[in-house]
Amino acid sequence: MKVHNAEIVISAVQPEQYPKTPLPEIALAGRSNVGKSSFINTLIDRKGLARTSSKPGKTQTLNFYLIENALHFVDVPGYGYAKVSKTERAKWGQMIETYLTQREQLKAVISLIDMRHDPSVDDIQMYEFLKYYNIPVIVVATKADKISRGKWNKHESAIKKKLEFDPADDFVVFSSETGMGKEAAWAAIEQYL
Ligand SMILES: Nc1nc2c(ncn2[C@@H]2O[C@H](COP(=O)(O)OP(=O)(O)OP(=O)(O)O)[C@@H](O)[C@H]2O)c(=O)[nH]1
Ligand SMILES: [Mg+2]
Repeated sequence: MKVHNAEIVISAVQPEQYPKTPLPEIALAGRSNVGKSSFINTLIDRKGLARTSSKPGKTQTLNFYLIENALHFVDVPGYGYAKVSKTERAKWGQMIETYLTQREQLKAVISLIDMRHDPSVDDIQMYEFLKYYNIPVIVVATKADKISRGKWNKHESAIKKKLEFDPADDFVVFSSETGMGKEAAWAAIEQYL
């Protein structure tokens, strides 16, 4: 998809604040700092629309981005951020779970995993959660530019093995630094629109 129009519509914490439109929604999930906001910016060719930061934990709300009046990207706060309290973590869990399990407009979740490392326990739990609720998943392995091309296959296999990856799901090797995987990611997303 070639994107000409993209804007943030709301930062929501409660269902009452979600946009009241039937447009399909694609949510971005992944640990803090994995590159969720950068992914959105790359797909829409806009450097700074989704806030990115080298400080993890920047995104604290469900941020709805309206793309071409055709869909919403929903930037979900990252998990696994060590410096949040138990109470905050529980609040986060509630907010995410409510959104993922109850939002009819949600068509698929993009589960972002840092390609350099094995998936974390949280990554595995998120994938299991999505499979359990039959929510379509697109796994995006981020920061591919940080490992040499010759090692991509090895890392991809390791991630799939740890996740018990379902071959019916899409897997995209991605870099917001080089733009690689952008077309493949859009193709995967467009199946659900
Ligand atoms: N080299 C490289 N750096 C990346 C890539 N994607 C993201 N980054 C960097 O990683 C850091 C975190 O990126 P964000 O997009 O803010 O990550 P996030 O998942 O939105 O983080 P939270 O909002 O804290 O959950 C930033 O410094 C980005 O520039 C990538 O593909 N390659
Ligand atoms: Mg972010």
